[in-house]
Amino acid sequence: NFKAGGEGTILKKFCKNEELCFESLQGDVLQDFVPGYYGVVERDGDPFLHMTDLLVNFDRPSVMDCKMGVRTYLEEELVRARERPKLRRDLFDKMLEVDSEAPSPQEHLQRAVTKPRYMQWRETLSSTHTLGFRIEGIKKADGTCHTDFKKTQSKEDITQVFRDFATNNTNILNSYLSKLAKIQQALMSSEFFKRHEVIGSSLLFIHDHTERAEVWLIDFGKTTALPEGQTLNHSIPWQEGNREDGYMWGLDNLMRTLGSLTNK
Ligand code: 4IP
Ligand code: ADP
Ligand code: MN
Repeated sequence: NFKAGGEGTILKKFCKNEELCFESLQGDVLQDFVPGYYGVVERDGDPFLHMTDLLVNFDRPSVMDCKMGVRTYLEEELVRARERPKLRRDLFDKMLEVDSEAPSPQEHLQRAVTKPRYMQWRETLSSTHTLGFRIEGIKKADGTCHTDFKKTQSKEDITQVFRDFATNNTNILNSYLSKLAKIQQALMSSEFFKRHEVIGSSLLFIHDHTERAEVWLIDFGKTTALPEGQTLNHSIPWQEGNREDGYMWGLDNLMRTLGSLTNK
């Protein structure tokens, strides 16, 4: 999905939704917290979004991807699955790999599940529903990748993963917390945030042995503008039709969880 873009930049496979988001983010208070954006470029006939490589100023960085919000799929995907359910074998197989008991008897018979069914199962198994965020993956300084967090749900387990990730370094943890507080402030005054349903977007945590630590908002592939005049609260519960994403509630929980690591 990514290519080198030259001079500290990368190219991400083009997605119209994400392009629209990057365009509306220019000039918004959130601009300082998302990758620099340099427009659409073509490589071998395919379009890409050209953006800053966030890892460029780090020396052997450690990276963590936290997916934000209480919901990870679009309401339209739910509507579509109800009207014309598309049965997916690949998602059934991914489900089976984690828990052979997860699919219902009927799903076992058809050897397939719908996408919302799979996404909802992932949400309840992880901390998405209970905390409004989840750990998706970690890349450590030594280059190893860890993506076995599908069942990481409890505050205790998440705290432990964060502690390990930050090598229990209080400077790094405090630095992350103060970045998150700045992001929270920016979100509260952002016109972009007010007018967008933010689904499947992540906070990217990056640090290295020099104790440099940064947090960035990334991945706007499923972030969608609301109809003119409509806004979201980002903290109240989602009910089908209200398009709420629980992003702010999740950020609050994330900050509390991280905070519990530094004040003892
Ligand atoms: C994936 O599930 C992720 O949720 C993807 O989101 C999503 O892509 C995939 O849907 C889904 O199968 P796992 O993480 O359990 O593998 P992301 O790209 O944000 O990680 P979408 O297209 O919803 O963004 P499909 O439909 O691409 O399989
Ligand atoms: P996808 O839409 O395929 O899920 P993401 O935008 O979430 O893609 O990016 C996937 C991963 O790539 C992230 O978890 C992060 O590690 C890395 N990544 C994304 N954007 C950048 C960036 N601008 N600079 C450096 N790494 C990035
Ligand atoms: Mn993603």
